[in-house]
Amino acid sequence: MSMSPKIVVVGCGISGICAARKLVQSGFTDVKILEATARGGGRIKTGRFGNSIIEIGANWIHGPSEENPVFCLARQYGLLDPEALNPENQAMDIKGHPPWVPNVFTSSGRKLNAEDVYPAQDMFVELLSDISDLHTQGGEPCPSVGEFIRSEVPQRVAERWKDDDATTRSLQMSAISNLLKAECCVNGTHSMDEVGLASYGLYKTLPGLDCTFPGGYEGLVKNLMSELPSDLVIFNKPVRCVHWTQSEPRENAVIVECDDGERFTADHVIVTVPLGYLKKHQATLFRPPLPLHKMHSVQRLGFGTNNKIFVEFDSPWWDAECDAIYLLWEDEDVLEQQRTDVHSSWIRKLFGFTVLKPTEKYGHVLCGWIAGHESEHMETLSEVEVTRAITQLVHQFTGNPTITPKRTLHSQWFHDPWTCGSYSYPAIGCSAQDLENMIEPLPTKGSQSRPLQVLFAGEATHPCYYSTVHGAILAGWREADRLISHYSKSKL
Ligand code: 6YU
Repeated sequence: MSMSPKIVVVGCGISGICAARKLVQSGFTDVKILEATARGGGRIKTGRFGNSIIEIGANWIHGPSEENPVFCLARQYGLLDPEALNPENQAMDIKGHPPWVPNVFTSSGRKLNAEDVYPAQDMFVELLSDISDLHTQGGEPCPSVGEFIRSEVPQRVAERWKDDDATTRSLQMSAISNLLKAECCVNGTHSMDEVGLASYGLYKTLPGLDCTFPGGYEGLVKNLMSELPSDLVIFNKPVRCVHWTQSEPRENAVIVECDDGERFTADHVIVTVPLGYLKKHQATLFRPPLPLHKMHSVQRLGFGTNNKIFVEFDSPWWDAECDAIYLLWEDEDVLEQQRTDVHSSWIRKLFGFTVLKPTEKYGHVLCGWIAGHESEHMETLSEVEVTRAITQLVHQFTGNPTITPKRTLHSQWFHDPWTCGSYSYPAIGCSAQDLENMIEPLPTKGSQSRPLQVLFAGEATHPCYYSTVHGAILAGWREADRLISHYSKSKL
């Protein structure tokens, strides 16, 4: 390409990296990534905890199989364990529910048999799959997933568990409350009452048994970035405003203004900032502002918080084969909207822990999961306060006051100024149209002398794989392809 168009990518997360890499590989020579922070990877962030490698952000490859670009790239770079490459693993269709071996503890310090809560788990999985069917049939009885579950559970309980005693029923209800908290983590939302019933089915799962990166998720980022020219990314360069134009002809259609006052001219800008950041800054990030329909979709789509708390122990208090620990509060046996005081009882929102495996590598490390406003409050506490809360929790649920964590470490995605939360979800009132509006480039319509000035990628712009790394990669490739096909048509 003799006269290569100037392309600026805003954000060096996986979506921006993949967009830039595809453009460079297709012969575009004038590509820059402007990144606010000092590192690439964004919400893919591997850290250290004692002697262990931990994932502060993205954890799994969801659905590792041929259609998943994370899986294909990771395999190509040799970043996966042999089991993950096993064809049987790829063929397993878990539909978003990994077959974890659970340990279940209750707030009175009892350890239950996993089978004790099977009825609640079965009912919950059935409710979620009924929601996806509702979506395909059309006609939703209520606006949110949470309300649907609350309205359905009493009927199903009355029918199904009519012969059970009050204590057994109460336990099943506590288990359903716990599963709702876990579902808040999966969806990155404060409450399932905020997740739209009609749009819940937009998310698609890929086949494959979820796997992790033994050397850390950031290995993927490092490999991809090593294929880019070394001066392509400019770090510590927050973008303040993208000046585009609806009519006025000028040589380079777009001017990207940075926080430090530096300006970059461009023919095309690919914006990959997180939806949380966009919600907070959209009024100032674009000049002229985004068209109303795009602005409304940015507001309507959901973006919540899901955080992790890593906890290390000297010895395990869970079974050797256990993958996940669930903590059931016996007094949460009524499915009403929980109105707990965030300050005093935030820890109740933690649904439990996943176990970091293999033990030979990680030692005895658990990863606690907590979503929503309680999680946002937790971010404001010191590590000492978080450790104290976890210690009390473990004492209460195990009934053993001698089990004490060695250390803890928690993520802080809500207070990260460049992310403002964890990932997107389809909130009440959202539809597929909102995701289409997110994707639509600027200027949005009419014949223009300067088309495709501002393009949008990032996790929250994928129509069915939003909230994932594979969704972010595919969205980055989509926008690179849009430019590639534009220039191949105009034969530049
Ligand atoms: C996945 C998983 N996973 C856990 C946690 C988190 C996320 N995800 P980026 O933010 O990366 O990049 C943007 C860049 O822009 C960034 O570097 C900024 O610094 C920069 N920037 C911002 N403003 C700027 C400015 N003004 N100027 C310049 N630069 C600026 N995904 O596949 N597996 O296990 C998890 C998880 C705690 C926080 C995850 C997971 C989400 C991914 O991490 C995320 O989508 C991508 O990394 C985003 O990449 P990006 O490039 O778009 O943005 C049934 C059903 C229900 C539906 N949901 C189920 C799905 C489950 C989702 N699961 C997630 C779970 C976990 C545990």
